[in-house]
Parts: sequence; structure tokens; C-alpha cells
Amino acid sequence: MYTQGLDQTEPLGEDDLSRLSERFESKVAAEQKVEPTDWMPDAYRTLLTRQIAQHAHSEIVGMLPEGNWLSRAPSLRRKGILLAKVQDEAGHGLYLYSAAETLGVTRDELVEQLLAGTAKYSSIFNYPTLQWADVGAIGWLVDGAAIMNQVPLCRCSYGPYARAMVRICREESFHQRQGFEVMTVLAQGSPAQRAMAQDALDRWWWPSLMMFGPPDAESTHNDRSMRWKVKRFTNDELRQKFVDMTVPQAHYLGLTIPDPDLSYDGEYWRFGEPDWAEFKRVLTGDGPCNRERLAARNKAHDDGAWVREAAVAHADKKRARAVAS
Ligand code: FAQ
Repeated sequence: MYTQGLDQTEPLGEDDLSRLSERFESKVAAEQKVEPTDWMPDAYRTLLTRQIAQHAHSEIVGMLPEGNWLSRAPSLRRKGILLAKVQDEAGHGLYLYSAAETLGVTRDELVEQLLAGTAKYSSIFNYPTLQWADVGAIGWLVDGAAIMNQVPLCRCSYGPYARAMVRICREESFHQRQGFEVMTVLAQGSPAQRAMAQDALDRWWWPSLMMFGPPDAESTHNDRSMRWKVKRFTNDELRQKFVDMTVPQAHYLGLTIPDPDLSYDGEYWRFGEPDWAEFKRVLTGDGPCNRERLAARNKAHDDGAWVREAAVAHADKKRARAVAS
């Protein structure tokens, strides 16, 4: 039992717990931020640690599909933009690991879980980037879905997560625009370029809808997360908002959303059901690139061992010098 917010070492009695719990609930209800030194229920801490860690892992693994095109970008300008974007994703992972650490878990523990394959990260990053237009589709659709999901997280009840999200969302909005610009150039280009853009949309559309998570009826964390103001909208609400935002953009590009059930009812774009069996397969490690992604992260970690060792040796030397002087 965590006892932050209580100036005592004795075990908590029933009365203390209910007083702390009431104080916590009223703070959340009053839209005040919960900070790391505040008392919080264990279940709140667990919920947040899980979500922030999965989010951090997603940013880190999310560098891999686009990283695949860094050496093959079609121009120096495109390469520079893509390098900056991939670096931004690394930065997002680091802010998020830091936010998770405020809840009592270490970054080393989280990284170990990722490398061992016991941690989740977003399903979307288990799909391959087969051609250049995939980089455009990731920016347009994947960053677009990420923004739709993450802007409400800037109002999350947990202070460190909410503050990290403010900066991340600013950067993600540039990412989305660069992706849409890549798609615009291809969609207005030669027939072969238009076909590339359509092919990328065909392959990334459904996985992008799955990013919002299972349907509300099957979401295990939704009720608690909404009650504690971690999530502000349900999975299905955000998925609908994303479809309503994106369909007109596809029309502007002259591309076709690969969904025969798509229709406008005067208020919303109604759409077909994603393949939830495929979603489950990807979550249980059997997506098109799950093994490849884990192998790439493990290799990067092993290749970076000398950097970590050098940093520790440098810190030890600095400490020894400070003690001697
Ligand atoms: N993939 O009960 P719910 C990005 C899991 S960042 C994998 O509905 P919740 C930037 C879920 O964890 C993208 N697992 O869960 C970028 C839970 O499993 P557990 C990442 C999924 O938390 C762009 C179980 O299913 N964004 O793209 C997925 O209430 C371009 C039941 O689900 C975030 O992490 C999924 N798609 O709602 C980088 C945002 N969906 O833990 C590079 C923060 C669900 O019980 C390039 N996260 N699961 O074993 C969230 O908003 C929420 O966690 C949701 C899921 C909405 C993802």
C-alpha cells in the first residue's frame, strides 16, 4: 500500500484509507491534478503505470516502421524531415518513461519488459512499410489517430502525464501535416504515384481504426479510466471522431476509403467493423511484424550496451573527482 500524502509510518487504518480515498476522489472530481507525492489508490497507480508504459513503448517501437525508409527517402528534403520526425518519437518515449517513473517503476524495469516481449505497445506498429507512400500514410493516419486520442489526454487527471502530452501533441500535429503533404504530392502526381497513395491507404486504414482499442463493450479499463478522468472519451467515441475527420480529407486527396459500408447519415460517417480477430492476433504477438520489431529493439539495446557502460564509467569518474576535491 502506497502512503504518499500521509506523514506517518504506521499501517493505515480503515478510517485513514476512506478519508484519503474521499480526498482523492474529490480532487479528481474538481478537475485538480493528482501529483506524484499525493496519495492515490493502488488501482489508479496501476492503471496509469500500465497505460503510460504502453504508450512509451509505442513511441519507441513506432520509430521502426518509418526508420525503415530513412536510407531510402526520395530526396534530401524528405530524408531530413523524416529524420526529425523519428527523433521526435524517441523524445516522446523518453518523456513518457519519465512520467511513468514518477509512479514508482523504473525505466530499466519497463525496458526489460518490452525487450522480453511481456509488455504491450500499439498494434499499429506491427504492420510493414512496403513503399514510400506508407510514410505519408503513417503521418496522415497514424499520427492523425494518435492526435485524436492524445489531445484529450492533455486533460488527464495525472499531472506528469497530462503535461508530457501537451508537448507531445504539439509535435504530433506537425507529424500529421507532413504525412498529409506527402500524400497530397503523391495523390496529385503520376498515375503510378496515385496508385501508391491508394495502396498505402488500403493497407493502413483498418489498422489505424484499431489503434483506438477494442469496441467499448469489450474494453476492460474504460469505465474506471473514464471515472478517474484518465480517458475523457471512450474508444468508440474517438474512433468515430477520427473517421469523421479523415473521410473528407481522403475525398480532398481523391482517394477511396477501403470500406464498402462507409456512408454519411447527415451527421456522422457510418463505417464497417474492423477485423477484431486480426486485432487479437496482433495483440497476442502474431501480427505481420511482431517478431521483427522485438528482434530490432533487442539488437538496438545490445548494440547500445557500450554507450550505457561508458556513461556509467563517466559518472563514476566524475563522482570520484568530486569526492577527492
Ligand atoms: N494496441 O480496456 P482497453 C503513436 C489493449 S502512440 C495494443 O480499451 P485502455 C505515436 C489495452 O492496453 C500510439 N494494445 O484499454 C506515433 C488493454 O490491454 P491490458 C499509442 C491495445 O487502456 C505515431 C486491452 O487491449 N498511443 O501512435 C490497443 O482503456 C507515429 C483492453 O483495452 C497510446 O498508447 C492497441 N491499439 O484503452 C509514433 C495512447 N488497444 O493492458 C510513431 C495512450 C487496446 O489490459 C509513429 N493509450 N489495447 O493488457 C490509450 O489512450 C489507451 O491505452 C488505449 C486503450 C485507447 C490505447
